[in-house]
Amino acid sequence: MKIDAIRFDQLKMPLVSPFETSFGREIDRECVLVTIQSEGVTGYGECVATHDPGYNYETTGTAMHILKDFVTPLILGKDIKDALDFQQRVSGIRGHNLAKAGVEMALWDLMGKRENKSLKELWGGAREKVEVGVSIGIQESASHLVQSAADYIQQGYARIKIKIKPGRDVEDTSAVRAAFPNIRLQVDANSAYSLDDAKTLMPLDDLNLLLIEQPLFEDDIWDHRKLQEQLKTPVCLDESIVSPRHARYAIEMKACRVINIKAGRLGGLSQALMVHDLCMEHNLPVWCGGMLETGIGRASNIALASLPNFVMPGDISASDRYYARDVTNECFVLNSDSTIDVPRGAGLGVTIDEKALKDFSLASLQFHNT
Ligand code: OSB
Ligand code: MG
Repeated sequence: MKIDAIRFDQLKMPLVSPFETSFGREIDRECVLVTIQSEGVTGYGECVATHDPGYNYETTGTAMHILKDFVTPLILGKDIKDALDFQQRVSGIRGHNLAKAGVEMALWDLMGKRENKSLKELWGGAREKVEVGVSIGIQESASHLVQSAADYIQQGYARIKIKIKPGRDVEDTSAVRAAFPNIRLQVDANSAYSLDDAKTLMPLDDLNLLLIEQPLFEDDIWDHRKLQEQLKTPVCLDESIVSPRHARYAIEMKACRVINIKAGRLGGLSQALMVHDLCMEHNLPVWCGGMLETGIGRASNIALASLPNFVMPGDISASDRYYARDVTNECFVLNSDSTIDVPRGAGLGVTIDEKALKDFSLASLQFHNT
């Protein structure tokens, strides 16, 4: 695929409700939309960095810089064979996985469109619809949280994830468990605890949770192993798994029993596929994480979650849980069995609402091969 032109749009989109985690509160979601022109075909990708370096060190600002000054010169005018060829070309850029993954997604969209195959078909997805859940941010109080969970359960979500942080953990989680004794429930700390203060999390072990996600520091796989030894509940790693290598470390160390796969955090969909396969070989279940994506990233997540080892519900909710207006013409809806249909169209299987894109754009960079 000869790369004829590439565009990066830094977008800022209002969320339908604020999303609060242990690292901060988002009212608007930023991201970078990647558009690549190749031999008359247009491919789209989403870089899931946001305004603040809270989830990891990247931001929309660093992503625009890395994409413009380092990634673009390596691919513009070049003939890119496939995703692994792309990974090879950008392997000299340390880190910045979210930036790289946005471009790789656009390449997959192009490859699918050229071959007239959906991403699910390209990857050998095993299902037509994927099981999903909802991730609920930290609320004003435990009773507000219970109300929010009740609303989502009413809408049809059969799995609830709640965000926790020190001081807002056992009481909040217990309240949701008491209100919904049978709901599939899990928690996510986004690296808010040290091994010492993780002692306060021990009561969570008796709440019949599916998993406890990323309780400890993002660069600390070893302490997660020490914590997992003390818990019946599976530990799930999110932030710590930034490459297939890190997935192997975690498996070998027995640091977790579940892995959350996010193509962005791993540096690209090709890397996500590798982690999926590695976990399957080791009988470790995976599920698809979310980064409050637009319809572009959401289409990619749903296609990924159609692969066989995605055996737990993903953080993939319906479009209207996030945005009143999205950048895709298509929107994703929740089926009555807490699933979302896998797109069938070529590539990502979605189209762009150019007007929405323009309205949400904060900054735009465009490069042509001359
Ligand atoms: O840790 O899973 C996370 C959103 C932004 C950053 C990190 C995380 C999340 C979520 C939301 O939990 C998942 C979603 O997109 O619904
Ligand atoms: Mg997480």
